[in-house]
Amino acid sequence: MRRKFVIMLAGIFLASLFSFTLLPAPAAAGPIKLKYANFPPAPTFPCVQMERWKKEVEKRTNGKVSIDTFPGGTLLKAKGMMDGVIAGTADIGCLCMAYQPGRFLITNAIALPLGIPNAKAGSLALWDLYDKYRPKAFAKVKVLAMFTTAPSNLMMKIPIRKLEDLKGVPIRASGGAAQILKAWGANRVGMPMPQTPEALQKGVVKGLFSSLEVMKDFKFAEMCKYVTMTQTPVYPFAVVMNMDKWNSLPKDVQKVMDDLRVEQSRWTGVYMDNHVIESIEWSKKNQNVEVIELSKKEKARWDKLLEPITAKWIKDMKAKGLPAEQIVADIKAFAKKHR
Ligand code: DTR
Repeated sequence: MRRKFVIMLAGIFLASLFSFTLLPAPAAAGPIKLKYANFPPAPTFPCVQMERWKKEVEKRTNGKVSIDTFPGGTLLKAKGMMDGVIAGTADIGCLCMAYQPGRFLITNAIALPLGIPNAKAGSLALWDLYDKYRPKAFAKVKVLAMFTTAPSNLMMKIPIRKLEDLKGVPIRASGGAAQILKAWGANRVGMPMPQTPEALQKGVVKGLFSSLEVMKDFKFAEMCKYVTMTQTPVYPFAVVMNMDKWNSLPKDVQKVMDDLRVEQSRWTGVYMDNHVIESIEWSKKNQNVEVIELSKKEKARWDKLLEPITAKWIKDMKAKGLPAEQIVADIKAFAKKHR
């Protein structure tokens, strides 16, 4: 009796083993899910481009990929974006390189005062720069897009009509823009964009130095009633993916994302340029903001103070072994090409 029972059990065991190995593997459950982190609030341009990329990837992969987006620093914050993606906290992340100036030496060179005219030219020039040098800073991730902001201007609670008005005034800026504010004699205060509304409200700073779409998107026009046009510099951004996650994706999905890289970079630049125009119109009309244009003579004084910045960058980067002169020449040529 007992023997029979043991034989029966062994039979069941063998049969189940057999059927398990013969049956096809269960079909993968649903689409490939990816988590995409972003640091500023949803209405701002880094998140608008994120939603556009999500929509395009989901459409072009016929639903094979589904992307969950996390705006507003809910998954990763501004300064932790790159390391968070490398660690796999998010699969994809959007980062502003200016918040870690020492980390992205080559790509941050686009924030030198080189006269980049708009975000479209800046974004495509940044992509070309990345593509030519393939900087080590990005070796651990897959780069999905690169873009820049439109050129920066001063958004202020007080009017700035000449250089002397800036002396010692606390103004928020990051990365390459910091050098520029220092050269003009302002008191530069560093922090990522999401902390800026509070700093303005508390009076820690009297204004900020950035692209003008934030007048509308962050409602800075409610506090900053004066804009002084300086039109330099742009800030560089990157969208990166965790390398293991990238390597795990099917080839056809990789192709969709590869094909989108330059297209997405251009789309974001064009969106930004148009949105800056809308934002200025809205600020003037709805918020009574005064836009101050410097006279030619006054602007020449401001520009003169910026001349040593690129020369110093070249000297410092050469000391680090980078082909600094070539990098600057390349940025100028790429920007001209995409003008
Ligand atoms: N100019 C940079 C980057 C920047 C410009 N617009 C936005 C909007 C949301 C986040 C960052 C940015 C800066 O001032 O931080």
